[in-house]
Amino acid sequence: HNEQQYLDLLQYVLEHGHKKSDRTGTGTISTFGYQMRFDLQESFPLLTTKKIPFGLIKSELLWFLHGDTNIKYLLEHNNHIWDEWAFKNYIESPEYTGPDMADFGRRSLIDDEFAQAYKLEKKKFDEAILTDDKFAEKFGNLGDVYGAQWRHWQKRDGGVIDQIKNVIQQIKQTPDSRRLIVSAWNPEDVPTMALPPCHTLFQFYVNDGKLSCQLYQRSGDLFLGVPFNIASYALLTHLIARETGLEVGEFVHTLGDAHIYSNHVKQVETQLSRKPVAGPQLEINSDKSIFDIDVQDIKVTDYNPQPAIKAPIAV
Ligand code: DHF
Ligand code: TMP
Repeated sequence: HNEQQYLDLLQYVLEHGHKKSDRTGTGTISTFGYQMRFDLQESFPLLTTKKIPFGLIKSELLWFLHGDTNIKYLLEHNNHIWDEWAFKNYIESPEYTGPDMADFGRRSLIDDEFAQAYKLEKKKFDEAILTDDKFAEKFGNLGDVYGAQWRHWQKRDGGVIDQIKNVIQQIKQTPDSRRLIVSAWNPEDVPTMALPPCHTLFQFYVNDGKLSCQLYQRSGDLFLGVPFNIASYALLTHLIARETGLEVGEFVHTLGDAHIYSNHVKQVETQLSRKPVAGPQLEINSDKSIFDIDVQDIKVTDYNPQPAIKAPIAV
């Protein structure tokens, strides 16, 4: 059963994880090295023990596939999952002249008055990104994150490498290849990225007319990020399979530092008290290529989740 893999991981980390401090100052319980396998023929691995906003996963993945690294596209699709990291660059720049927003993630959790001020500044920031092209160009950009490395990895000789186009071509021409790899981890660019890539490297594998994908994720926020990552890579595998005339096989998810933030433990316990039901099915209704496909062309059917569970994100 697909979803049980994820629930088992939550349970495992609660039971066997060790306390570990982290960059954000939140604190986690963490384990190192864990693997899940999702059978994409069985169902689409979108969790049912809490509602996952699939629309956000679609627009984020298409944003990567377009080679885009500016949150403007996400905001136009009502997707705010990357706002905090762009906002952080803005408030740390000399151009920001508003009230002190240092450490806004943690402060807004403990100080209501500050939380209001933060909400207002963030709203102004989002509006400026949407309406002012110059501002968006400067502060909407997250650095050379996923989209840039996937579609236009910068070469020393000035050229670029389109890893997605290349891997699609390789899957078609040499499906037995053991080199079907896309890497988002570019050591030269890591220092200037808003967040160094969490989903670092992925590999494809073709067997019996089926395409499988394995992801190495160096760092996984098990409650918030990982459910998105599972669905996102499952969708990517479907899109690449469709592009290369293959059926889907498995999504293998390998994690490095797999952690539950200390302020997510209650939410995790709530989720573990729920029983999963059969996962949804994915429908892609379009002949467009992987690079032209639109959010409206992709949907899940028979998705019957339990209610969403809110949790604060560590910035
Ligand atoms: N930082 C941290 N600490 N954890 C992350 O998972 C994370 N993920 C990032 C960027 N930085 C991160 C990109 N992906 C949400 C989910 C994925 C994601 C960013 C944010 C999130 O907040 N999910 C909420 C719903 C959000 C909404 O509806 O707008 C959730 O409850 O799943
Ligand atoms: P780190 O760079 O210090 O590892 O912090 C990144 C945090 O974001 C960490 O909790 C993992 C989480 N994360 C995910 O789980 N999935 C994602 O896709 C992204 C971008 C981040």
